[in-house]
Amino acid sequence: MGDVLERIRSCLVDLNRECVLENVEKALNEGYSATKIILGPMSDAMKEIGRLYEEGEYFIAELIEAADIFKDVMKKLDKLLYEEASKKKTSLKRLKIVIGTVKGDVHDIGKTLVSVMLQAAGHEVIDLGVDVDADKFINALREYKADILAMSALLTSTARYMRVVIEKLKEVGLRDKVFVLIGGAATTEEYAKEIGADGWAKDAIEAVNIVNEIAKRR
Ligand code: B12
Repeated sequence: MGDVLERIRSCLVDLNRECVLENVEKALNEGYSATKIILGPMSDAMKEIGRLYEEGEYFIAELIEAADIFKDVMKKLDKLLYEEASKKKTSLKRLKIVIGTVKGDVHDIGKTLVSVMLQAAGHEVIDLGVDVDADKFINALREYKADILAMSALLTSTARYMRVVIEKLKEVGLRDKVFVLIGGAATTEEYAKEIGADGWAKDAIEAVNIVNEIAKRR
């Protein structure tokens, strides 16, 4: 990792907002893309902060502060992120995606990033926010006649709810009509297979690639 990227990572781990913002500016001047900054050092730092929380070195207040700094940087890079993801825009069919973080889970940074990048790539995104239950997902899928259901979960406990949503889709006869894409730190490709989802992405770029692939086949 370049020096400036490493500084962004370590300043965010230290919760030093000014240092993060200053180095993000420097990284842009050095030619790094907004996507690289967000999905590289910024995201790595959040994982490290999670680890420090797990080890009892950081508490919930630190997680809140880290999320706030992350959102500050997102605001700053918003336009650039959008422009960069727009390059992935194709003449493919524009798909409709219903997205949300599942019931019991309020983590929204990653989900919002996925949502923004899918929109920038030319798709229509209906973002239901956080703590979304099966009925709300199903109502939105019906109302918008969506092609894809995208669910996010950061907690092991809430990732289990994705299985509940998939079962409900079967009950109401929607399972064969939508592609179910899942993601978030509490999920893996294996888990996606286990619960009968159709796809899994490790980050927002991969999510856009998968959705564009589906668009090609329509
Ligand atoms: C910030 C944070 C918080 C903030 C969230 C603020 C917000 N507005 O989102 C706050 C303080 C609220 C919080 C609360 C809690 N948190 Co928290 N949190 C985090 C932390 C440090 C970072 C998450 C983050 O924003 N990452 C940055 C983004 C960019 O990454 P991302 O979310 O992973 O998203 C990327 C990919 O996963 C993927 N992706 C994400 N969603 C989707 C969806 C689709 C469809 C696709 C395709 C891809 C995709 O693409 C994204 C972009 O590239 C994580 C640590 C970690 N390892 O994730 C812990 C972490 C998730 N939290 C944890 C815990 C325990 C909690 C609490 C239970 C703590 C408590 N005792 O109260 C509560 C739960 C609240 C609740 N009910 O949801 C644990 C979960 C452990 C587990 N396995 O269950 C973690 C892992 C920390 C840890 N190591 O212990 N947290």
